[in-house]
Amino acid sequence: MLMEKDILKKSHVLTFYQEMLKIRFFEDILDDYNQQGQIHGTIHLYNGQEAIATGICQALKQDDLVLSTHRNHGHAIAKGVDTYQMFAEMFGKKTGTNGGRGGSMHISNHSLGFIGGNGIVGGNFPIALGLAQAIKMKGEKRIVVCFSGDGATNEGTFHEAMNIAALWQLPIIFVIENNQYAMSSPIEKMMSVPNLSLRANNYGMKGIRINGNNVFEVFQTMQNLVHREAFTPVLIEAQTYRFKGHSRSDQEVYRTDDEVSFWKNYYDPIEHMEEALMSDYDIKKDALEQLKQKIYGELLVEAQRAFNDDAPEMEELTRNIYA
Ligand SMILES: Cc1ncc(C[n+]2csc(CCOP(=O)(O)OP(=O)(O)O)c2C)c(N)n1
Ligand SMILES: [Mg+2]
Repeated sequence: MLMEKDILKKSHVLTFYQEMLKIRFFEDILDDYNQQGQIHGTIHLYNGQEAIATGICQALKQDDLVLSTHRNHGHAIAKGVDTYQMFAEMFGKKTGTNGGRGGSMHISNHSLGFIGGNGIVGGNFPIALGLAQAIKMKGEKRIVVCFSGDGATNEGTFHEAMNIAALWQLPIIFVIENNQYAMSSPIEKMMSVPNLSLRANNYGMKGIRINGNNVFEVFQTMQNLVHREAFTPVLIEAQTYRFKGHSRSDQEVYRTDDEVSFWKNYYDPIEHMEEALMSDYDIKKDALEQLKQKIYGELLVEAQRAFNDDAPEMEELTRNIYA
């Protein structure tokens, strides 16, 4: 692979590393609260996929728009959403990103360009399309990134969106995080052609398949796309693996412990990055350890603070509800 580290500054790659750690530790802490029964509703953790959100969002401007899925925590953090407010949202507190009324799947912050998560698989494609069309009509210089999972590409909305995006040449990048499963369904049992990047060709769109566990590769791919003169829609298939169960109730009977261990041992995006930092940027293991402890400690304090915040008032219950 082209070694992007040759052209990336040390400060730049350290930012990538810290972002990935922030996502990993946010999820780990959330998982601990979840195990203690402190989270209402389900959660979908992003462990193992951190390089994708980080590499993609590091190449974006603040006013570029990001649409996410049920697995939206990593995308939100990568787009700059405040982690204390995110913890508060998970705990149903009034200090949360959505006043404690949205929960895990509905994190949003429009001023940061994070349109938000979406509990409907494939529900974000048409919204992304509309936003990209509005940007094009206004002649603005910004783009839309629509994240989705492999399973979502079997929804009708995906194919409709691909067709219109290509036909109208909209400023949109579809990022498919192929973690090889949709809940308990392995991709090879769901699709006759499991190479998802090929799906772009059917619509006359460029499709690219990348290693989603290599943050350098993700970032470089995205950099090349955002710096093109004329913007045309593109589909990126980022291959990856989710380290935790699908959601909090997953018994994981559809995959073996060996398979999970294999990915964790050989393809952990954070460990991959640490190796690159030590060998190519001469950063010592001790320095990485210190960073880890600092980020984990800061997140833990935020979580504890958010957990002790107040719940929304009863009068708030029907705000923003329309009948
Ligand atoms: C329209 C719709 N159908 C089914 C579901 C239930 N559901 C939630 S997540 C999920 C699997 C999605 O798989 P994928 O798109 O690969 O994303 P991943 O969970 O792997 O990130 C399903 C079927 C839903 N939320 N919405
Ligand atoms: Mg999936």
